[in-house]
Amino acid sequence: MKIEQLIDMKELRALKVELTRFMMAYKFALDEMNTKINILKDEFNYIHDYNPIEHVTSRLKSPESIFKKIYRKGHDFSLPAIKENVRDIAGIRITCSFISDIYELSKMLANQKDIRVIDYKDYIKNPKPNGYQSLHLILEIPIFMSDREELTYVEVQIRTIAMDFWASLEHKIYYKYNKEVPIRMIAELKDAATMAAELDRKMERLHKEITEIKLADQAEEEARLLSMQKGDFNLPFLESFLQKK
Ligand code: 0O2
Repeated sequence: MKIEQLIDMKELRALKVELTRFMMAYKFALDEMNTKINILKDEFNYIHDYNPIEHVTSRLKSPESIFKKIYRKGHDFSLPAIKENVRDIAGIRITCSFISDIYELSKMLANQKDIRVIDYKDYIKNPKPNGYQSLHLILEIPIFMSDREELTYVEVQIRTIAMDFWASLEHKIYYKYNKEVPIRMIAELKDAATMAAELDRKMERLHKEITEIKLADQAEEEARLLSMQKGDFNLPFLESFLQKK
């Protein structure tokens, strides 16, 4: 018997198109979010002469991970159920220099007209028991396709360099020990997370201090320039000009 007789080829083709369109929406959502983040980054740089974003990475969840998650959570294997229950198919991770940058950036994203914040988890104010810290947002953005508009979820994780360093090491250890991490290591990781948080706080304090000094210097320089301009205007030049008249 030919394979064409066993499988309805038309149905298979339709399924392929449906799956491709499903995943494409998430790819476009990532493209759109990356553009938004780049604009914020450039604008911030031009206006404040400072870049709050260290780096950005994005990824599409593999079909295998999507199915594993759906299976683990006991949901339906239909596309609408996947869309509703796996909200991190499109994922973006933003690394910032300081904790204050994280909140500022999240506000800037949340204030955009076409972005809706669906979920907000602050693991910085409330770290996970293992020490994990990060700000997690589930955003919904519209994607404009040739024949329709698709509202798509994107997970955005925003963290500092120290938080990111910790999370990637913890992730490696977790997988190395196949999720059975020795108790001593769990305690050491927790300790490291506390130290990373302390480092973030210290760096933030220093950054604030430096910014204040920079602003005071700028104000002083502006006052000096202003008084110089006033001096040029009223005094010697203006007096001799008037005397000649
Ligand atoms: P991947 O491969 O990074 O995507 P969810 O399972 O997402 O529906 P949950 O668990 O409430 O619901 O989500 P949460 O807490 O927002 O965390 C989701 C993601 O945050 C994870 O994605 C990780 O990327 C990261 N994360 C959360 N907790 C930890 C942690 O303790 N250590 C590290 N290293 N990362 C963490 P995935 O799907 O697990 O993996």
